[in-house]
Amino acid sequence: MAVLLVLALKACGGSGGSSSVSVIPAPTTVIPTSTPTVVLTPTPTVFPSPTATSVPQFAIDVRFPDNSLTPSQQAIVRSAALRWQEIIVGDQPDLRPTNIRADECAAGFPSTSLNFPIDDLLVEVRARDLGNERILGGAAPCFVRASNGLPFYSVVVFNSQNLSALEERGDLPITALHELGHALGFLPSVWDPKGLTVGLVGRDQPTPPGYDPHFIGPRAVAAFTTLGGNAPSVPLENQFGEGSRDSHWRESVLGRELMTTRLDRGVPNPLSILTVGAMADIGYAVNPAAADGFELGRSRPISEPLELQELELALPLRRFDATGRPVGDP
Ligand SMILES: [Ca+2]
Ligand SMILES: [Ca+2]
Ligand SMILES: [Zn+2]
Repeated sequence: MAVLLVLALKACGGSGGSSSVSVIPAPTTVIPTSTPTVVLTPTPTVFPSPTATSVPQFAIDVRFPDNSLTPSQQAIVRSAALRWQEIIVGDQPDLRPTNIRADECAAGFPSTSLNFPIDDLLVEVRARDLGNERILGGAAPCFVRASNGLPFYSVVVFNSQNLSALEERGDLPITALHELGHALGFLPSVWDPKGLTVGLVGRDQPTPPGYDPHFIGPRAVAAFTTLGGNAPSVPLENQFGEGSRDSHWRESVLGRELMTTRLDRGVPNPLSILTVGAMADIGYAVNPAAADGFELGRSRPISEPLELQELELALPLRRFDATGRPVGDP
């Protein structure tokens, strides 16, 4: 498909990535300097140590290596990442890659050598002229942990041709949430090595007649059943071509769910227990209680469909061991 790796064709202005800085107060050691002769016992004030009491959590480090997103657009993407951190709650092993250079995933990705520890997931976000106003963007993992196939480096690309309009219409928050879902691993490139799909014909194959791909992860299937679905597996998108097919819930069945391929304007597009279940199936610790309420089917006709035409980012997944070294090709 022509849009394949448009990403790679654009030169990057790779300025250094912004870094997120955590300020951790230094521990205070109180050394008594004298023995008090008057016994006044003040109630000791106990300052809990943040490192001792904090629960390890999943952290998405979103970076914008150039100025292609405005501050308000960046804030929207960061908010979407925080929403996902309510859903995905379990820490992943920190990882310090040893030899990932700039551009090793695609032109401009990563923006610099990844020679620093990554706690959970680093996502780099850029906007580029994708050459087709109907395409809103795309996202995909690039580098994954060999131990569990979960990404530690992913990319998100928005289309500079329509990003401002997307923001002005109020459609950017839901689009960013959707794209980060792909960045977290909601894609066949992560599902298939884990045996979570059946019936997919493969990326470059034409859509056969009666095409019927399904997701078979048990947590997603259980959620689907809870929602009233009556199949032993969850239907994946079987039409609309590359960028939509296979990598989303089936629009005709799941309607307004966030990870369908078309979003509805003016109404909620819930991040439901179905998608939360899929994230559990690929290996994340999740909090289903944080899911949005959702009902199967559509009681009313689609209001204003936002066709989320996406780039099919044909990024090769590369796997890295716990010491940060690449472990062959998947
Ligand atoms: Ca970690
Ligand atoms: Ca939809
Ligand atoms: Zn999508």
